[in-house]
Amino acid sequence: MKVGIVGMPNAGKSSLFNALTNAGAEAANYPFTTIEPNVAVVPVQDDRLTRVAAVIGASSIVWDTVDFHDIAGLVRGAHEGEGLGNQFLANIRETDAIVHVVRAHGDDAVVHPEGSVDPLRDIETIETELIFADLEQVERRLERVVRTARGGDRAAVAEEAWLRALLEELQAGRPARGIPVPDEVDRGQSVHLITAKPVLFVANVDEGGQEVPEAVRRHAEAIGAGAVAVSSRLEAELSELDDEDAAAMRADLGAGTGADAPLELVVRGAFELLQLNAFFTVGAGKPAQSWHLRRGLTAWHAAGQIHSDIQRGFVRAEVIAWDDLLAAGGYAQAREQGTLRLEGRDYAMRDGDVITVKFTP
Ligand SMILES: Nc1nc2c(ncn2[C@@H]2O[C@H](COP(=O)(O)OP(=O)(O)OP(=O)(O)O)[C@@H](O)[C@H]2O)c(=O)[nH]1
Ligand SMILES: [Mg+2]
Repeated sequence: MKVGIVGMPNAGKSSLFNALTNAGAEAANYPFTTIEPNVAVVPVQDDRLTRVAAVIGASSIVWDTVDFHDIAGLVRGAHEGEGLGNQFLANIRETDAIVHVVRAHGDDAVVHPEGSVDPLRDIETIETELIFADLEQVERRLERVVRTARGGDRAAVAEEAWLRALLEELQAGRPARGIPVPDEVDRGQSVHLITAKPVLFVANVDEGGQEVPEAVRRHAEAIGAGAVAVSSRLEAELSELDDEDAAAMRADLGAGTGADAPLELVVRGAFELLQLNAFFTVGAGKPAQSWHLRRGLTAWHAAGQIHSDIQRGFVRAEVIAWDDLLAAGGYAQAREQGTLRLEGRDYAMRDGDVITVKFTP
């Protein structure tokens, strides 16, 4: 899964990125610090798998990961070439979701490109720039598709109609997500629209703050987005400490811990956006692994995540809920107790399932 981080210059994107990854992307009190795209791979740890892996005697744990893409800030007028323009948006066109960082802290020492702190104004500025960027993509694509559609190609005719609807929506200042992609259009081949992606707002709040500003919360609600509060700089600093020191500082500052730790909220929020279920593969003496699958997908899709050969040769799956496996203490006991079930390819996977796919090579 890939996530793109957007926001104004100095909003705190790279600080968040550093906190998420501790990868050391440069963060400095200077707008446009990030001029090369940075990609960081963040493991999504899950306590459920840790516990199951211990009981089964797995050799190690391999976590599923999220890629975060940090790009340069966008300013008002970016689509007309202001600031660094929107040249970096290409780097996040193919992500699955957007994290939109908005400044909500009041530290006067940090320059704001608009001269004052106003999260809702900033959000609207960025959304407008993203809409313009998508508009440009749609216009360009439309020019080509019109030609193919003239020949009567069915897919091209459907795509043209879709692009025209998009054009109207974007020109009216509305995001692309309101216009669904018709079945005839090959998503991979057509435009990748940023404003069609789900959004998680990260309000970059003062240290110790845990509240999303009311205006941001209401805006997020109105567009079906998520919203969490993080103090990016504090989290970046804490991520450099060892766990004990970080926990002590968190307690001092009244910052969230465990499942409520801000970075957990960001990663989990991103997963919520994409409506993903976790599932696990665990065997004695082998690496245990976590995976993610869109809600509603089946054992057959799960097999495909693990390996295309396993999907191709799918015979059946042994499935058990992670806590049932934990309670049983092992596969053999679970089989006796009847909690380990045989399922066919159409079984709808549930969050926290442990699966073993039987396949013919
Ligand atoms: N007080 C305070 N300062 C912050 C916070 N988050 C970021 N900063 C500071 O704001 C400045 C800019 O932060 P960055 O994370 O580099 O911002 P950015 O959004 O990546 O900026 P560009 O890459 O220029 O677009 C740095 O000096 C940070 O230390 C915060 O939560 N509180
Ligand atoms: Mg940056």
